[in-house]
Amino acid sequence: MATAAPEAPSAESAAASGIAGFSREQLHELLREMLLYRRFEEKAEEAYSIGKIGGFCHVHIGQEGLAAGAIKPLRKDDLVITAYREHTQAIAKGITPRAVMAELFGRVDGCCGGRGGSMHLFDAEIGFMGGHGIVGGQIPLGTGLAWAIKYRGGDQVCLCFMGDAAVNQGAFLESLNMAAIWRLPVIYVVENNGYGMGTAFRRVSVTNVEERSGAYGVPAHTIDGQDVLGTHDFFARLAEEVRNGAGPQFVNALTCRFRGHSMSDPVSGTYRSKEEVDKQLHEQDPIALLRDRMTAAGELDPEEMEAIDAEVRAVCQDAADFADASPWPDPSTLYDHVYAETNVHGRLFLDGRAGRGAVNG
Ligand SMILES: Cc1ncc(C[n+]2csc(CCOP(=O)(O)OP(=O)(O)O)c2C)c(N)n1
Ligand SMILES: [Mg+2]
Repeated sequence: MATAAPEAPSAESAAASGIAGFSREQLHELLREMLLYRRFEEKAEEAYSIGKIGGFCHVHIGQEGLAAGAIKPLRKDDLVITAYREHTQAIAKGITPRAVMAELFGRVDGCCGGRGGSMHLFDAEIGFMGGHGIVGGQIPLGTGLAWAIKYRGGDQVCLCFMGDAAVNQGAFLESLNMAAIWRLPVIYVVENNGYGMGTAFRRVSVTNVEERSGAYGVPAHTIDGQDVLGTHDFFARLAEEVRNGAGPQFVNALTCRFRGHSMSDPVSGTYRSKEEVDKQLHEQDPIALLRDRMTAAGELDPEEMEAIDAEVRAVCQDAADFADASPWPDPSTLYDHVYAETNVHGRLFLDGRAGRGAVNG
């Protein structure tokens, strides 16, 4: 059966999930994280609508369970590389809301000095290796990161996220083959929201996402990405297995995109119905699902929920105020960081300030 967004999760994680394995503190932390991501992106949407953020901007609203569930179990020195719907993933890995928002605003205090914008968040210090706008572009890079881990004898893992549309890119197939033959410590995670812009996955593939890795001998797993507890459990186990030499893995994480493809696209229309999205909103919101489970288990009451919400809203307002107060980059630095200024031999490779295109050494 072809995969589409509303497909019922047939998750192997679901059975493993449950309130029981999580402490009250962990439950509150996961709920707070996801609410922080949601409020952060609502603030970004607001800023975009009044022109504070320019260019492309793709929010992750609806998919927060995957950012928290897949990234939070990782170690600080593990690596994450991803596509362009990555604001929440960057925060989950440890870039501050202030540095992410300032980057969206294009200001100097952004994590890339205001030069990357929404699609190119990056911070090597905490292992967040971007933010990539070319569909599938991060997949060979993630494979290379995993190769570097193995070459250096490290025990880190690399989590390489992609959208469902990226599995039709040739680079995906080549990467899986190399990862398999070299048994690289990489977990490829498809955030399967069923759509690539306005094209349903079932219109561009006769096979399910999950079937794509079989030809390369990379084990496939399907999980319910809306269930943050099951997702967290699943990735905690899988990351340890990969750390201990299990080789590359392929995860088909079923999820829902509650917004349009980007800020300028409609939520629904000719490509998907309003009813489909409304149903997902009511039944598949990862934050509401966790809130309700915690409430039913006596781990959360409405006052606590309100307090968490007020706290994260304040964090997001602070991030927006911080971004707004941060200066624009100085135009005289326009060509800085475009190319490395020295090559590995210490010679000048290309110095933008000496004139564009001046190639030396
Ligand atoms: C190589 C390439 N082709 C086309 C595009 C235009 N494009 C941008 S996003 C996108 C759809 C990607 O969908 P998916 O991978 O499912 O990710 P999602 O947006 O659902 O998170 C396309 C076709 C691009 N950025 N790069
Ligand atoms: Mg998609």
